[in-house]
Amino acid sequence: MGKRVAIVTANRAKGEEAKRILQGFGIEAEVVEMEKLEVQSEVLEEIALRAARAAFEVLKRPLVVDDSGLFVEALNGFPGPYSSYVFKKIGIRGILKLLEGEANRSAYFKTALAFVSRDVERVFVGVVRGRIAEEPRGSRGFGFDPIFVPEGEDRTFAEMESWEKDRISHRARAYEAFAKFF
Ligand code: ITT
Repeated sequence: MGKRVAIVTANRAKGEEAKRILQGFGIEAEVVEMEKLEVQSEVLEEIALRAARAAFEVLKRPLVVDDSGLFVEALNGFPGPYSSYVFKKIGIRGILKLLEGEANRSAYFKTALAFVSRDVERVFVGVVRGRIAEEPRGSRGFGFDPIFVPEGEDRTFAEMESWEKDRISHRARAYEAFAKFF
């Protein structure tokens, strides 16, 4: 029988994406929709691990929590660990506005994926580099996908098929490292 793991998140689109990625690695996962503990920290790894520990106290079974962020070079890494809040407050339009007239569009997505079980704690990291598009394009994915163009591509994540995003994304890379360990 295969091992099972719970994916804890309040973001359904993110949970479904994570579940699909894990299925690709032959791991059955269940998405548990639950508010994460929001730790004030600038370090994604710490945010993810502390949220995973808190979720384990409640669920008491093996689980993962992924904390991700978009880091824009011209904004000194903003919104980074505050991506969720910034997305809700100013969204894609707000980020594009901050970058108006800015030639340096470099950015990266990073995921810190924390696994917690009764006797093991691990954090896995995944990064994808790219740039911020001049305007939003595409309707797939979620969050900042319509303005993120991964390296070596002309399309945004939101213009790609889900399996294409899953081949190269920050989240897929972090889950791939997790899958090897698990
Ligand atoms: P949980 O904390 O409940 O899991 P969340 O939406 O807050 O859900 P994160 O903190 O990991 O998730 O992500 C912060 C924000 O970064 C998220 O709301 C999106 O706007 C954005 N984001 C994260 N991963 C993304 C991705 O793959 N594509 C586009 N935007 C993403």
